[in-house]
Amino acid sequence: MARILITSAIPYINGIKHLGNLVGSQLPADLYARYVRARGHEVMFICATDEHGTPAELAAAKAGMPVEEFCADMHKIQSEIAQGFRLSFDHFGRSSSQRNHRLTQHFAGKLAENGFIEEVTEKQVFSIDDNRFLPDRYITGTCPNCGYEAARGDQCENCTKQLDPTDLINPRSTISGSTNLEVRETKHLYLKQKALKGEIEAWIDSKTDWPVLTTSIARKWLHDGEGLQDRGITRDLYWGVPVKKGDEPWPGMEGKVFYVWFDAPIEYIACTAEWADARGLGDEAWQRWWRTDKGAADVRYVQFMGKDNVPFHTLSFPATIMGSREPWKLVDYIKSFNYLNYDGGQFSTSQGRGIFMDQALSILPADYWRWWLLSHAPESSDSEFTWDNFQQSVNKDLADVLGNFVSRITKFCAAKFGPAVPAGGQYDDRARALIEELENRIRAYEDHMEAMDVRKAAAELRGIWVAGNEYLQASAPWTVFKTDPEAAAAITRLSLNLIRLYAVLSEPFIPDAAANMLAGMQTANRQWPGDVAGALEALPAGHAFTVPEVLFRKISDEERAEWETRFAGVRG
Ligand code: B3M
Ligand code: ZN
Repeated sequence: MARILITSAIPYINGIKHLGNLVGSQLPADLYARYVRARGHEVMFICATDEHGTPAELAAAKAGMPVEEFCADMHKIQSEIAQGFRLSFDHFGRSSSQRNHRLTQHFAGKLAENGFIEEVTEKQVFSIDDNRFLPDRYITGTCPNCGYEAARGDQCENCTKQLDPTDLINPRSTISGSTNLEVRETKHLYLKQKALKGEIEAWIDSKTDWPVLTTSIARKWLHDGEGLQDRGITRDLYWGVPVKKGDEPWPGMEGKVFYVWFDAPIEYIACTAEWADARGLGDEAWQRWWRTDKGAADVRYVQFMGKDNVPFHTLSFPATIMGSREPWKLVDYIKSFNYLNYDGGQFSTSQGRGIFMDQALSILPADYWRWWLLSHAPESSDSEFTWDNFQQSVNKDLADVLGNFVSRITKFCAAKFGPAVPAGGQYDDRARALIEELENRIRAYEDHMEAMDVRKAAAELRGIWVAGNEYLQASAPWTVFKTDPEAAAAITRLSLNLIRLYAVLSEPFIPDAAANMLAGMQTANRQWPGDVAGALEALPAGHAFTVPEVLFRKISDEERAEWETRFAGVRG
């Protein structure tokens, strides 16, 4: 038994996430967490809302709410949706927590103590009418690169060029629209990442088992252009972690907060402390996951994220941890994802394009989405959601193969033998061949799950379902019953036991269906199969069951067409 710490990239607070966000971090992290729990490991699975920065302030202003209230509401909404998708976090925290404030200030203090912080005076746009500096998205203007008139201070949405607010032509305040702006001097803290470059590089070089997607992005940022740059970690904003040096004030930094990307990954740690606080546990309870001097040396730490988050997790966050010169846990494995596209274009939060998590749950239960998203996870390249593919996948894999198997054998048994596992008969050659096939497939499934090869794992699981379905079809107990009821009983007993086995194996992908299958089989036995023959005897002759409700319904052509139209436009 091992101890495994799992974090998912923490979603921004400013809106409900779309399915592309979900499949890029939270959902595969949940799949892995459920799997390693099922294998008996001790797991800590952490996620939170990422609450600071200009996106949160602007979204709150747009909603006409104080930012504290906006974030509290949105956290509750995101938390409910996460539960709707059955994301099994041990804790869903908030980056605005006091724990994160203190820990972020602690890290900044240590970094300063160790000489990794520099105070830099720079020029920034100040709005006289708003009486404040305008960082990042608080300033709008014409892109100097492509001429787009609504470019934001941090990036042009049209041509994707990264910008500095002072680059914009005809700049105006996003808050008031005022053009009464001037450039003023302001002081900020910079994290001296360049000084840690050698250490970071050696650390990344040692990660020879990481996915290429992860290391190639890390190396690109380490070496491309001017390579790893020192980075501003403070902002002139109201909403965020106030700049302090540990518990001490930071002279000259009054009224400033840390940059959202500085405090967000620290929330992984703070969130585990929030978990302990919520349970009335002491500091040692969370520190044994995070401090290598307090028991975390034997923890395996795995992170899940979309590819756009990789630079922050391979360079900036490790720089924070290494520069603290304290024994905090560094990540052991980073699983990153490409993008999921939507029907010939991109999912877009700002443009409201695609399917958002709340909308998805309003039309179908979580398992339908979980299955499609995970079995089409954008691993080796970007992948695409189409309604046609979604309908086919659900109807075939879930309804025709798995659902049909369960309903066929339970109904047959109830009608011919009664609602209990029948006795008599013996395994024939076909049963023995099935057991051997399952033995191989299950070991392959385990290998893929361990390696976090999500698509391959899904394909193997589908193969496991298909094998049972084909066995049942070829064995045809409904025909055999007429001449040899004992033989039919043996086929039926094996098939009913397969339902329990399928529930256990499928739970990481489709937890609700797994629970329904176990409830139908009236068992709480979630024992992972060691040897398949043994696992297929878990429900002995005489064990009562009920015919489960329909596990998965089919998506009709009319529904598909209706949803396709409904989600073609832009969310209001
Ligand atoms: N909130 C970006 C995102 O949701 C960012 C991730 C933070 S992980 C520490 O994609
Ligand atoms: Zn542009």
